[in-house]
This record gives sequence, C-alpha cells and structure tokens, in this order.
Amino acid sequence: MTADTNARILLTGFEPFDKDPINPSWEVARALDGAEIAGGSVHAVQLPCVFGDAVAVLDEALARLQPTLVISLGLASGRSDITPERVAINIDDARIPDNAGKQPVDEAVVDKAPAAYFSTLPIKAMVRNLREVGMPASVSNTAGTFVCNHVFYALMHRLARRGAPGVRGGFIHIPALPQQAANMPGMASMALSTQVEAIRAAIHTAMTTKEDLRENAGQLH
Ligand code: PCA
Repeated sequence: MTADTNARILLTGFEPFDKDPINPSWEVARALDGAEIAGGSVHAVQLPCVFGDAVAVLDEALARLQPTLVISLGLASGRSDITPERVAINIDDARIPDNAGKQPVDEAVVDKAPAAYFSTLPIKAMVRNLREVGMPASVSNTAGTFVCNHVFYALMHRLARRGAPGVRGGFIHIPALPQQAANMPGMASMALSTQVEAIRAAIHTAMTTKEDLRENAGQLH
C-alpha cells in the first residue's frame, strides 16, 4: 500500500473512572500521540468518562482532524488480552455511575437508530497479527453497555450516517495495568509497554489491510 503522508489517525482514550487513579487507555493513547505509523500520524484525544460529553469531545475531534482512521480505546478490567470489538449496540445500561454521576438504564445511545453497528476495522487481521508477534489478542463480541460501548456506537453511527466511505473506525478494549492488579490476587493485567506496542501494531494492521481476514474467531461465546 502506498503511504499517504497526510492521513490522520484519531486515537482516543478515556480519563480514569470508578475511583481508579489511572486509565491505561489514555496512557496508551498519549504514548502514541505524534507517532507515524504506515504513513499516518496519530492524534491522541482524551475522552471524559461521561455519557454524552464523551461523544461531544469525539465530535469535536472528528471535525477538527478529519481522520481516515478512528480507533477508540477503553479499559476492560479483568480481560487478559487485547480485544478488538466486533459490534456496538444501541443501548446504555450502566452498572455504576459515570464521572458525572449519570447512570442511564436501558436508554438508546441514539434514538430511532439501528440496533447495532459492526466495527469497520480489520479485527481478525489485527488479532492474527498480534498473536504472530507473541501478544495475546482475541475478538470480543461485546463492548459492554457503559461509556465505551456508548462512544463506539456513536462513532459508528456518525461514520455510517456521514457516508464517509474511506473512513474506518472501531473500538479496542485493553487490560488493566500491573499496578491496578497489584492488590487484586488473580486479576489479569498487561504492562503498559506491551499494550503500547500492541496498539501500534493494531494501527499498522488497520492502515495496511483493506479487507479483513475470513477466518473463524476461535470462540463460540
Ligand atoms: N472503560 C469503560 C469506560 C471507560 C473505560 O476505559 C467501559 O468499558 O465502558
């Protein structure tokens, strides 16, 4: 693929939430801010962990940067691997309040919009390429129903509605950092440096893979 030196890659991460002092999704995004990957430049933007407000910040970044690739990152505490999400669903159903105290239950992300959107990232190629370089990765079939899914759904709705054919987007959940797991026996974690290299590799795959692989994700549930 020829390098497009003007391509902008929007990489979002979230501020900390649920009384945690740190969120690896922002640590990874900011570590990659300014990186040149396969002819694109990474622009990191932090999203508030607040229903609605997160989408407003995303909208501002989309308008300002006009990116050709958008990847949103979020923490999935307890997961042990890098998990590109397959599908965003049109529902907010919060187990805990967001950072502004909002806790929507069974509300649509976007009224009268489709039930779901699929990621337009090459999620299977990402997983395969990560595994090939020794990093644990798997396709996830649920981004949950909290602020991460909310942002993922809003992003895909905008890309679909805008009819921007060249623009691809999606969401990747990442594990906790070792320091977050230190006092939680048995809790999965992954070093920040490994997470940064994994997301760099995933962006490279997205920039260089036009058609996703057609191979089974290797899981039934
Ligand atoms: N993870 C949460 C919201 C912010 C984050 O990093 C989630 O999975 O919804």
